[in-house]
Amino acid sequence: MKKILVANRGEIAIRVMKTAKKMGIKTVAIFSKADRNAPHVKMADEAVCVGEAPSNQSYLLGDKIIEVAKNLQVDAIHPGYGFLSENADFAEKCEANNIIFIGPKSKAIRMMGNKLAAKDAVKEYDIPMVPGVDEAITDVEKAKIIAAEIGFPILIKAAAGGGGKGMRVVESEADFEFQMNRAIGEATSAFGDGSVFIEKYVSSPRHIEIQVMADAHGNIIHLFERECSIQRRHQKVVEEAPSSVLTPELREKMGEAAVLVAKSCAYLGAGTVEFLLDENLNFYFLEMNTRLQVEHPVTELITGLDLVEMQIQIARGEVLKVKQEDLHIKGHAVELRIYAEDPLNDFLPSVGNLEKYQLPVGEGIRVDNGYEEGMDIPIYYDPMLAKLITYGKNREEAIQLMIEAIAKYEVKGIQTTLPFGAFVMQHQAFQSGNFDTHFVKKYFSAKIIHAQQKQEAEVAALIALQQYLKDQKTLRLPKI
Ligand code: MV4
Repeated sequence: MKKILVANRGEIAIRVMKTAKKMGIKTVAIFSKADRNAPHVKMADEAVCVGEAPSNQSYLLGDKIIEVAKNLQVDAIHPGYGFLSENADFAEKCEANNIIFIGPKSKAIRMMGNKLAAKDAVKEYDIPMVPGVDEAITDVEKAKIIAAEIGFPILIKAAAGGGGKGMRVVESEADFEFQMNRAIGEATSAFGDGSVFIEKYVSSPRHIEIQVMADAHGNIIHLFERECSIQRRHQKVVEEAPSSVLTPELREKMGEAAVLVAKSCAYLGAGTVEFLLDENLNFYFLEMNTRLQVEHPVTELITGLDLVEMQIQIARGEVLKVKQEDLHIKGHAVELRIYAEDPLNDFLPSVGNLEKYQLPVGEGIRVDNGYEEGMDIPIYYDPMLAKLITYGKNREEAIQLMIEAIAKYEVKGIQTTLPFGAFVMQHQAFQSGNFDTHFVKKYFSAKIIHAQQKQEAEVAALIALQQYLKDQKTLRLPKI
């Protein structure tokens, strides 16, 4: 594999190219007109403009991207996350054009992309699932009977869904038909597929996911868990590894279950198996994400592995270099996603010019970043600017380092979620590890950040005053 095209932008395109360079592989960037001066373009050995700013006229143009890859004699395409990464048709077209898609086979992508098909595939293995139905509901009356059997509250989910779209909680039978119709409507408009199914609603879960890696020779390993419960409207904000609630026994059980999920779809490459964990530490398989995830760095830090390097080795047909028994968790890593959004204004996108942009540096601090000072933030794409990741010998150390790194991260010109990150890191529920997916809803309001910032301003004023008085004293000293 001599040349890889990275079909993405921002921090993940840079992240992939970094490893490609390390491995002596040439890189090709693609970019839209809005990104012609973006850092990922400068980093690549070659770069090709694939279209207009909107992603459906550039980064999502699979055929065009394959054409570019063929013209430049590219051996493989890395899709990153988002965009074409979970597009089974694109993966198939790559193969048809003799270009390696760095990811699983299209069949696995398709299977895991449909939640019902995924349930069907894993059914043959002993993997715990939330009580519910395993087929699309079509008959409301029949569905009501099933719902009553499962017991309210229940959750209606879209088969083609993910990210919470088309999901409705139903508290009672009286509310069932109305919510079901809304779920079908939402699913139809979002995915063009109105199939929905029912599950028992787990009311206060944690979101724990297991990283898996599978080679083309039948070897599948797991790289432990990531805790991703701190999220806002299905957008993750903070992730960490390991989770502070898993025991070694539970970790092993969940890891084994994740490996079986990968086995059930003949998985290849890096994947993530999502589970819900209830208050009693029962875990349930939710879905499998068939891509490298945003939060993969926390896994890299606690295992010492380069996940992109492993993806590339697997795509080249190599045997996994590490065995399950070789793997051990070392230390603790926390990741904060930094979005160009205003936490004081309902997280509205904050576009503009990055007048000042200085990243924190230091031991245990990693920043996976996609922007630089002076750039305009385009409105067309995901608002995530960077990921700030800290690593320490234990959780307390990683959190403390994160608080310091947030303070050292300098951004002017736009609003970011950095103050929100500081809020999470300093919160007692987060620090104690006692939280679930409702953390943000339960504890956060813009008022709290206002109060925090006012307090910080007061402290700063006091320090300034103290210094002023001290300086005056010094200045008044008579000269000898
Ligand atoms: C659930 C659930 C409770 N019970 N399923 C949200 C997105 C999709 N991946 C699955 N999700 C959920 N499924 C049952 N049976 C709660 C959620 C959920 C959630 C899951 C993970 C992380 C954050 C979440 C926020 C709200 C709801």
